[in-house]
Amino acid sequence: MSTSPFLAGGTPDQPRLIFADWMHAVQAHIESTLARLLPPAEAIPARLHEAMRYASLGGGKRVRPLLAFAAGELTGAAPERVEIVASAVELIHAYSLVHDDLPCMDDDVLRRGRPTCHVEYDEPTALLVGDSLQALAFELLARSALSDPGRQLEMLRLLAHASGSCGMAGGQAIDLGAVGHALNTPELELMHALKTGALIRAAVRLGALCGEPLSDKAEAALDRFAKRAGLLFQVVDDILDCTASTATLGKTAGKDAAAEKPTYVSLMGLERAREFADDLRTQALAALAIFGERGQRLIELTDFITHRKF
Ligand code: GRG
Repeated sequence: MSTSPFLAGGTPDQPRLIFADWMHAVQAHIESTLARLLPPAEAIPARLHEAMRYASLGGGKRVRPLLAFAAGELTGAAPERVEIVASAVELIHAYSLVHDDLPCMDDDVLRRGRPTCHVEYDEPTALLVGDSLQALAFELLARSALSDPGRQLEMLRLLAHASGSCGMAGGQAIDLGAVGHALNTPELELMHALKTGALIRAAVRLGALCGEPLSDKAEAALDRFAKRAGLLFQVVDDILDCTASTATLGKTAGKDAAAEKPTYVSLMGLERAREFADDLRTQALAALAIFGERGQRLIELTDFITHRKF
C-alpha cells in the first residue's frame, strides 16, 4: 500500500486527509519536487537557471498538478509517477506564463505577486526561461519510468499536442488575433479550450495514465470532466479578472477589459457568466458520477476551482 498522503485510501493506518490538508500536501510536494528537478541555481549558465527557478517555484495554486494527483487516485497510480507528470505539466504552465507576460504578448509586470520574469531578469532571459522549462518538461517525461514504452510515448505525444499549435500555443494565437474583435460563444469556447483547457485536460489524462487502464466508458467520462473543468477554470478566471483586486490576484486585475479582450463577462455579462460557471460545475460533477467515491478528490477540486478567490 502507498505510504503517500496523496493517494491515501482512508485506512486506519493512513486516514484520508480532508481536502484542504490534501491540497496543501500536494502543493508542498510539487514545490519540493520541482526544486529537486530544476537545475541548481549555481549551475552554468547560472543566470538562466536562477530565472527558471524564479519562474517555477514559490507561487501558484498548482491546479494542474492537483488535477493530475486526483486523477491518479482514480487509477491507483504510484505517487512517484504522478509527481513526474504533474511537474512536467506545471513546467509547461510556468513557461506559458513567462512568455505570456512578455512585452510582445500580454506585456505584464506582475505575476504571482512578484515582478514578472522579464522584469526581474530581462527579456532575452525570459524567452530562454520559457524555452528551457518547456524542454525540461519533455526531458522529464522521456527519462522517467512511467509506464510501458508504448504508453509512455503516448504520454509524450499527448503533452506535446496539448502544448503546441493545436493546443495552448494555438489558443494563444487565436487570443492575440481576437483583441478588439467580437467573438461569438463557440469562437470564445474554442479559444479557451485550446489556450487553457488543453493543458488542464492533459494534466487529468496524464495523471490517470500513470495507473491502471480505465474502461473506454470511464476514460470518456474523465475526459468529459476535464473539458468542463477546463472551461470552468477559464470562466471563473474571467469573472475574477473583473471582480478581484490586483493584490488578491497577484497579477494585474482588469487587464482583459483594458485590452479589449473578449471574455465570458464581456460576452454575456457578469451575472450570466456566474450562472454559466455554475452550469459547468454541474456538468463536470455529472461526468464524475461513474467513479463513485473514487472521484471524491476531483469533486472537491471542482468546487475549489469554482469558488477560488485568486
Ligand atoms: C505563450 C505559448 C504561450 C501560451 C500562453 C496559458 C497561456 C497561454 C497564458 C496564460 C495567461 C493567462 C492569464 C491565461 C488565462 C488563464 C490562466 C492560464 C491563468 C493562470 O493560471 P493559474 O491561475 O496560475 O493556474 P497560477 O499562478 O495559480 O499557477
